[in-house]
Amino acid sequence: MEDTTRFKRFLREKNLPTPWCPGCGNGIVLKSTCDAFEELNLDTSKTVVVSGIGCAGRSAGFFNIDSVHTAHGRAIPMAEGIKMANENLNVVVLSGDGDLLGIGGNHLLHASRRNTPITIICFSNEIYGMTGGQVSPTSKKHAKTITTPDGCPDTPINVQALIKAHNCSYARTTTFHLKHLKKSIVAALEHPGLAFVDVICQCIVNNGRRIGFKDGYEMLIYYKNEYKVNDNVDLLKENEIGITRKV
Ligand SMILES: Cc1ncc(C[n+]2csc(CCOP(=O)(O)OP(=O)(O)O)c2C)c(N)n1
Ligand SMILES: [Mg+2]
Repeated sequence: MEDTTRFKRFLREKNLPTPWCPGCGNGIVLKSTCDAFEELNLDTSKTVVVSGIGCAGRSAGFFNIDSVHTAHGRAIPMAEGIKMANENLNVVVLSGDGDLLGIGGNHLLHASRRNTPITIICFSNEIYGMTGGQVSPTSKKHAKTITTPDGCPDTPINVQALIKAHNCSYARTTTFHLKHLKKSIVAALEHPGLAFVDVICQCIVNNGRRIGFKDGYEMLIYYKNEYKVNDNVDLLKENEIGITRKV
């Protein structure tokens, strides 16, 4: 029988439990990342995890692997520097949408232009969670957040277009679709260039409850009903999740 506790060997158990709120999706992403590491039997002595600042940015600290908790928005340049110093390392970034696409958006633009061989796992919870639920680059148009009480006037960033425009690997998945989430992370880790995994991830406390959800479970069921898996296409539609075709 499969040993389902193997993922724990990648975690610094003395640092658990995480400080994440009940109903938060971040733990699902953390565990799925460990499951992906396990599936690939990743050599932990050749792996570094990097996070920026935010709730998702706490991730790096839970790994039993060399890790860096760097400044807000700077996870990608830190990861690029590590890869540049030692190209034999697997360099994995885990951070939030605000960190990677907001304050750090410029770094993502240039890392994708360079196709730096790093894996980026973005916790897309549609807000700045840690600081109380401010609007973020992934907030939906008309979404109510603490800083857009009348609805967000802007369209969310088209990160898929940015990543694909530079011939990097892009996958979108959700915290409901566990097998797909793990598969997306495995595919990203196996990709020889820059790979971005956009994980739609629930924050009930600072987002969901403001946009009409009762609890984290309801948000997961929404993901189940809203998103259809469509792997191996060139471009995903808004309501699709998938690992896009390699270029
Ligand atoms: C230079 C700088 N500006 C602002 C902040 C305050 N700050 C901390 S976390 C955060 C947003 C984090 O949002 P996101 O990356 O989406 O992560 P989440 O908390 O949603 O997981 C901000 C603005 C900071 N720590 N440093
Ligand atoms: Mg966020």
